[in-house]
Amino acid sequence: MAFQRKLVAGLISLLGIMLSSGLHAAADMNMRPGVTETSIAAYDLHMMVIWVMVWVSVAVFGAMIYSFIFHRKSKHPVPATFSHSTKVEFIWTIIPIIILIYLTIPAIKLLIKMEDASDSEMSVQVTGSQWKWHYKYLDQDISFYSNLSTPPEQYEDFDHQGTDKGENYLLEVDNMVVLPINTKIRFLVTADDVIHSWWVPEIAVKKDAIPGFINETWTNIPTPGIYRGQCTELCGKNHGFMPIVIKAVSKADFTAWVDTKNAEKKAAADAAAAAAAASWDMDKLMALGETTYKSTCAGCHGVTGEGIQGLFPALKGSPIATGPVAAHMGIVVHGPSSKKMPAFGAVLTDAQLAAVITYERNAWGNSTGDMVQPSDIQAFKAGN
Ligand code: HEC
Ligand SMILES: [Cu+2]
Repeated sequence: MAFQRKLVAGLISLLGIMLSSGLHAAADMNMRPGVTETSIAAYDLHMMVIWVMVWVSVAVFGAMIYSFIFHRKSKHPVPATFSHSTKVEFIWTIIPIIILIYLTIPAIKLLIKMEDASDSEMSVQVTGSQWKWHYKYLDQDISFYSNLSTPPEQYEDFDHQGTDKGENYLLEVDNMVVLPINTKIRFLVTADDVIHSWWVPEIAVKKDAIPGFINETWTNIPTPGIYRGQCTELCGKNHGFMPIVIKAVSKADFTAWVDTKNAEKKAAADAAAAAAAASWDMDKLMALGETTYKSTCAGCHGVTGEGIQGLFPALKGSPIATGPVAAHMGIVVHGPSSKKMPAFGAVLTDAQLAAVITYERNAWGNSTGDMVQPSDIQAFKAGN
């Protein structure tokens, strides 16, 4: 007897442990409440629906289990002969209808609220492209690209020999989207090439970025902080490598950031003009060319210019990268006629364009010896 009692006690405590760890795991996997009014409302709605589901399940499974036990064959060898009951059927139709209406009303109210971007105080245009995001602050006249900043050594570590993964592995960028708190901000979401989707769970914003369409959404963030998200529409090879990072700051800090950005913009324009006027030597062109290539081109054409068979042409030994310079400049500045590669004429500076073209003509065994100067790019742009 003592043994049986111990066994039962052991089983009960095991069940208790499983239940409590199960609940913990469930809490970890649950949706996050987030920080904005809408994200919290979405969370509350989600929890409300879950509990309705729990009670429906308890009622349905309870009725089933009750029937299994109290109407089993050994208790009722002769089954009842009725085939239906209008009263019961009426009840089991009406109750679900009431439950559905009860769930629909708050859901629709919240959806309408989330779609209503009216009375926004500022607008940011968000453009997805393979595989980075571009942000344009329409009221502040600021724009920049935001690229993944996790070093490739962390994610191309196929033989597990290299660097450990950082804390924000694949969720870190070079330029964060800085936004003021307590401000209704409208996002205009679109794409350059294929469908992407701009998703930041903590602020409950998830909007498809579709070429040729502009989708609207908004947020109003009450607390300063860093909120991370990702592209959530399969958009090609590097779909998992175009994260989103929002930095919410006080209004004063936001104004200060806008000022720095504008100062940076002016300094960059001055530097670009100076760089374009200067004559560059081979080492300098190759150095800037390599960094530009790795950050902008290697995603498709490969770090060593090997391309991907059938998708992205190899640049090593390519007839264009080793042929006449004008055709090479043309495809990089204006993009190919097939539109399979973006035009880089307005994305990179003239010095970066000159450097990356020089690099492609002299790297990985390509050995044209050609140097393309920023002034050549300027002349090319002026003539074409
Ligand atoms: C999104 C992927 C992508 C990126 C990023 C990209 N390319 Fe391309 N590139 C292509 C594709 C696709 C083609 C083939 C286009 C065609 O033939 O219609 C191509 C063709 C080329 C060619 C012609 C090669 C040949 O032999 O046909 C050159 C040169 C080139 N790219 C240079 C660059 C440079 C320089 C960069 C970076 C500034 C870059 N590419 C970034 C996809 C890309
Ligand atoms: Cu994407």
